[in-house]
Amino acid sequence: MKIVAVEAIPYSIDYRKPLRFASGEVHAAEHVLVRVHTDDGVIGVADAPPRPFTYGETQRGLVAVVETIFAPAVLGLTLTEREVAHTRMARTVGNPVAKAAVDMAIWDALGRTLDLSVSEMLGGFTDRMRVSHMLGFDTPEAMVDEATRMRSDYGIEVFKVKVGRRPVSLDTAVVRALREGLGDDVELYVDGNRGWTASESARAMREMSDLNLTLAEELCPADDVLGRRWLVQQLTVPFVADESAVTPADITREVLGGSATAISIKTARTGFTGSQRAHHLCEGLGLEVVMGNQIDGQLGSACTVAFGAAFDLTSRRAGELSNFLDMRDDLLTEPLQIRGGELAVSGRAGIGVDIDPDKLDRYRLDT
Ligand code: MUC
Ligand code: MG
Repeated sequence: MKIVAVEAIPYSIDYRKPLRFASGEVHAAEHVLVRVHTDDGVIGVADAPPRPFTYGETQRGLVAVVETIFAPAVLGLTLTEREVAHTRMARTVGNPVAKAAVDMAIWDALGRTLDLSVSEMLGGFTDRMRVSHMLGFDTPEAMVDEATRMRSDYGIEVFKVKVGRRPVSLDTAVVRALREGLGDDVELYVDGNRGWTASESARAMREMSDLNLTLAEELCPADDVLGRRWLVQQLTVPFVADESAVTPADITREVLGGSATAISIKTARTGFTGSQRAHHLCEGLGLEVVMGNQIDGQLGSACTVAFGAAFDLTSRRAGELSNFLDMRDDLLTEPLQIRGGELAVSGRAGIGVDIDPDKLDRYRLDT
């Protein structure tokens, strides 16, 4: 159970169509596969998707920080010393995605060693989650078409709509077209990735007040401290902190400061160990939780559903688990399947998925 090597393998897989949102856009999954090897020959895996527009990490930076700082920090630990790994990695500031991938690869290796599923080890509350699909910027017609296809092909009934463009009518028109095109039964919520000011956000939410939205996420920057508090106080739906509340300290600050009333937990940036801390804090504070998507591939989505299904609080709302559907290919031996609007936890040991070595050879950038 001793960690003897940690690899960071950069790879790239194109998207069929780019995902666009207020803080950036993604054309290819230029991620890093992290593999943790033990002295028993077990290999744990996890995915690190760099999101420079959110956390400042890049693909080359992820490889460098894993190889030069985090790998030496965890070499020689046993897989059960996850809190030691967490504390050692926490000595380096930032780099949430790199830390999360090392953490989850250790959990995967532990699950494989013990022949237990990570989801069961974490809490085992249920074995599946409802799926929410994230719709990137496009015309109203194209976004309604995509949502309609997601509903007919995969049974998805929950949609997160990216907003934050100017004028705000560009986005309010989309949300209205979605409500009219899909009917009253689908759940719709919005995510601004900090694109609007507080007053633009308030105006947009007023314009959409008849559309039965269930959540509003990061419509304006949390750094606009008083504006954001003013906005959150007047809304009639929970306001989700995503990129503004990564660590337990961030969550505490944002919620106590009146900047948020719900939290997005993303395993891609807090791993399983940090996500447990965020979950327990949210439970204690009485906050609703959404399992968010960091534009994850299938491995990342398997991690999200493994964590989300482990607890009551994280499995209540639909998890954002479907954006891998926009990728041209992926790394797994068996693709994840969304059926009837749900994604099931695989139930196999560890995270429960395997990397196809031929696919990794095809897409890796370091050979
Ligand atoms: C989201 O919920 O904001 C966009 C940027 C990022 O880091 O995650 C995505 C989705
Ligand atoms: Mg978000």
